[in-house]
Parts: sequence; C-alpha cells; structure tokens
Amino acid sequence: MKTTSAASLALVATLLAACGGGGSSGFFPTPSTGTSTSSGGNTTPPASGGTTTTPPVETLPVLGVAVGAALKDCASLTGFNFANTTITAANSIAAGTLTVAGKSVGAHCQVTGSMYSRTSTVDGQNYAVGFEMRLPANWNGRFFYQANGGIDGSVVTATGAVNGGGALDNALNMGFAVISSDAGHQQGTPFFGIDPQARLDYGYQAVAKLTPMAKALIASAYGKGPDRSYFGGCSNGGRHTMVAMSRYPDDYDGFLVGDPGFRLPLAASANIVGAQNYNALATTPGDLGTGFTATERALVSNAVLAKCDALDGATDGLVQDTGACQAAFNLDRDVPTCSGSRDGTCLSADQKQRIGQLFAGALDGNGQKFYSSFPFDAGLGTSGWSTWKFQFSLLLDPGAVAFIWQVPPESPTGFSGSTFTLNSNIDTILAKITATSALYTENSLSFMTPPNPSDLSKLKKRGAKAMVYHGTSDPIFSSDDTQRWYNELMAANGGDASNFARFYRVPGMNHCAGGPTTDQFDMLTPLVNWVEKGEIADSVVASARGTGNAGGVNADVPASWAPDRTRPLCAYPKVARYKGSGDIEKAENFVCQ
Ligand SMILES: [Ca+2]
Repeated sequence: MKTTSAASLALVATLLAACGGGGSSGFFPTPSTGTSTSSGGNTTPPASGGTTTTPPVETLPVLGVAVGAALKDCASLTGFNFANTTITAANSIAAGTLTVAGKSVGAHCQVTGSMYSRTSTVDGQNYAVGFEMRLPANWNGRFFYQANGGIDGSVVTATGAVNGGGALDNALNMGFAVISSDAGHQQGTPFFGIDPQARLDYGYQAVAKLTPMAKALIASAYGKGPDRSYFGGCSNGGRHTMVAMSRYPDDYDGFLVGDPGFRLPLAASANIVGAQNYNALATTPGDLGTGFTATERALVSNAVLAKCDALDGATDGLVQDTGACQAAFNLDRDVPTCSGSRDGTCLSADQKQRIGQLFAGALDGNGQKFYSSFPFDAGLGTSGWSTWKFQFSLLLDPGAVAFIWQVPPESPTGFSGSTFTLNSNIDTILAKITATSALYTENSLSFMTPPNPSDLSKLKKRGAKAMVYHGTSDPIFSSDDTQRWYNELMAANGGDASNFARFYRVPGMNHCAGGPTTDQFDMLTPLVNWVEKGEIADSVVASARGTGNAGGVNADVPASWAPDRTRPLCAYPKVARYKGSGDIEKAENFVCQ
C-alpha cells in the first residue's frame, strides 16, 4: 500500500460516505420477506446458557397508528420560517424520477436548506447543518430521520433506505416524510474535526438542531405534524440511532439500528492495532493482505464451518448458533500449523497468535483489551471483510482518529494515513481520544457514544421501541460489542428487554451488507407494527440476493445456495434451527430457539 496522501484520504472518505450513506445504510422491505409476529406485550423469554430469565410484567404503551394527509403545496415551502434556518429550494419531484429496485418512487416535494451557518474561528472554514427533506404527496403521517454512514459530510438523497443490502423499497416510497443531513460539515474529509463545534454536530448535536425544524416543516407542509417519528441507519448511522435512543427518547417513537459504530473511536483504534499486526505478518511490508491472504482466510472460514455449520441442524454454509460456535471452534487446534513456509494450507504460529488475539480483542500496551472480541464466522473470506481490515485501516481509521477524535488533532499538512496507522503507539492514541482541552471540551467517547447506553427507561416507559441488527461477520464494528450492550440492557431490565428492544444477529453478513448471507430484509414494517399496534417481531425473514435479485446481486452468495434462499433472523438470544425436514432453502423450515 502506498503512502496515503491527504488527497487520496479525501477520496476514500468520500467513497465511504457514499457507501455508508446510500444503499448500504439501511434496512428494508421486500415482498418476498415477512415477519413472524405475536400480538400483545410480552413473549416467552428465551432461556440461554442455563440462565433463567424473568419475564417483564409491566404493560408498555402502544402508541397507535399514524394517520396520513395530502401535501398542500410544494413551492410555497420556500417561505417556511424557522429559527436559524435557511430554505434554499422547494421542488416538486415527479413520480419515477427516483427508483428503488427498478420501481418508480412516488411524487414528492424536495426541500433543501441549512441551519446554523457560521464561519469557524478555529479553522476559518464555513460550516452549516445542511439538509434535504423529501415529502411525499401521499403522506402516511410518519417522519423518518435517515442517519447516514461514514463521517457524514454530504447530504445523501433522503429516501430512507433501511435494509441490510439491496433494498426493494424505501421509507419515502412507503409514504414517510424523510430528512437527510450532512451532520454539520460539508467536507468529505475528516479535517472538519479541527473545528470543535463540527465535532459535536457530527457526534450528536446536528440531530437536536434538525429534529424540531423537520417536524415544524412537516406541519407546514401537511397541516399537522407527524403522528409517529422514526430514526434509522447503518454503520455510523446505527451509531447516530443509538445516540438518539439515549439522548432524544422523547422525539422518536421507533429506532432501527444497523451494524452500529457503537463505540466508534475504540473500534477504529482496534482496527489500527489490527493493521499493525497484519503488517508484522506481511510478506510485503505495507501490503497488509499478504499477512493473511485470501487463501488463508478461506482456509479459516472453512475450518469454522467444519466445526460450527451443523450446530444449528443444517449444514448450509451459515453459522446460526454464533455463541456455540465460539466454544466449538479453536483457531490453534482446528487450523493446521505450518511446518515449513506458508503455502495457503496452514497458518504460521505467529499468524495464529496475532490473528487469534485480534479476534479475542485488540490489546493496549499494557495487555488490556480496549475493544470487544469478534466472533469467528463464515464471512471472513470475503472482500467485504478484508477491505476494512487491510485498506480502510490505512485510509479511513487514521484520519478519523487523528482529526475528529484526538485532542489535540494532528496537523493536516503532509498527513499520511498509512504512516499514522503503522507508526502510532496505541497507548498514545487511546490517551488522546479520551483527552479534553480548553478548546476541545468533550472527548470523543463523550460525543460519539450514547450516554448511559443501558438506561433506556425513558424510551421504554413512553412506548417507544428499538430493533437492532448486526452482521456476525462485520469486520469493523463487532457484533460482540452490540451483543455485550444488549446483555447489559437485559440486565438493567430484570433480565429481559424484549418488550421494548430487540437484537437480531445476521449470520455471515459483513458490514451492513454482503458476505455469504441472507441480508435483504424489511425491519421498518415490523418496527412500525410494534410501535403502533403492539405486534412484536419474534423473527424477521431475510432473503439471499442471488442471481436475478431485483435489489442488486450479492456476489458473495455461494453458488450452492438457492438464489432466493430465506432464513428467519431471530431475536437474541434465540438462533434459527432447522426443523429436520422440509426444503432447507426456505425460512419456514427453521424455528427460532
Ligand atoms: Ca448451518
């Protein structure tokens, strides 16, 4: 890998923002998928690992079904007046101008504008919270805050894309009024972090500024505000959603969290430690992929499948029982150790030690784990896994750490991402991302992560609901980190949080999409049904995106699978198990246990 220039850093940051903010940033609906629901408050609590749980006894509010309205007049919204807000345009968008999965998105009004325009006294740059809202002609009475991925920095089209991969529909087309924003900066590079206020807007404050404005604009457009409000995104968008669950529980009724960058600064720092270890293993220094080649990754992935695939009753290329797999698989024991040189049929002792430790959790200089473990799963042989470990660790993580989270930030002049990643001391990084100063008064963990994440009592009591999903082959934000949070949330709620928050693991899925997986699903419809009707999704059916899929083909789907394979995504800690008979390609022959 060549030395990273500021220019290439900017390019990749832009690509990431596009990747994380667009089609891969959501969850969503498909005619071929469905949900298994049960009406009423509580379902039987799952028993796991010998732990007995007590079912929650309280009855929580069901908020009632939103009522729609027709858009009054688009062009007149240029006259919308709100504090600290400038509306730049209000344009009628004809049906069919946007499409989703080849289908026409209905007529709507696009309103663009910005809030809190200012010039920074720190870096001299101009900043504002830029946004667009898309207001459907036939509105369903609901508001959707589209939280974007990457480092934000651009106003992604406000379609409300909210499924894992290859959306077959979106929130706008379903009738939601959708907002999207740049979260307070107009740069695709991490250099905005030099401005202290831009850090805070990116972390959580842009949401607080935009939410009341958006609701007022909806009221102006339809003659009434939204009956129900939803918030969702994947990656950094999942982080935004978890932050909103904690900071803004009164403003939103439903939260849809995908592969969250829950403790993003620590995850990025862990990826930097990973890069240093892969570089130590590399046969070509600087080319991290030579430290753990595609052939070797396939070797490990196949060894994981050999030990774990059948644990769920179906030898089908999917490890549904993620927990049992971690006990069953042992890298040191189950992968051959090279007696001679590395040839793709074995791992060296040094590889086993370093890679094993990275899966167990990256260590600081004192040997202390500072981020979560990653589960062994079937998806580590894919490019969706290696890109984050071997390339983005040199291009994205260093810029975010150095400029958005460190106190003080590095100087942009001559900054090299790969040099920063490969030469930095992890203890120095961890000290700087938790530091404050007179200029930077909040540290990165304060402004990036949800405060008191296991205390969602306010959200719970008022009847709001949260659905969270995470791919178990996500290489950058570990599903173990989300699972640890969910376990803490359960503990804080008498051992069971399932009456207001549910966590669904997506076996094989990489970061938000892709991998050998069923990653096409609709979680917004079940979330709305839960919030508004009290119907709880015990499972959500997901489809593989094989040949011919209308939402876009996932090249990682194995050829041995039916291209439209379905599986239930089960509410944790349950896992999907084969019933023992029936078509192994169909979700109906699996049960959540
Ligand atoms: Ca299996």
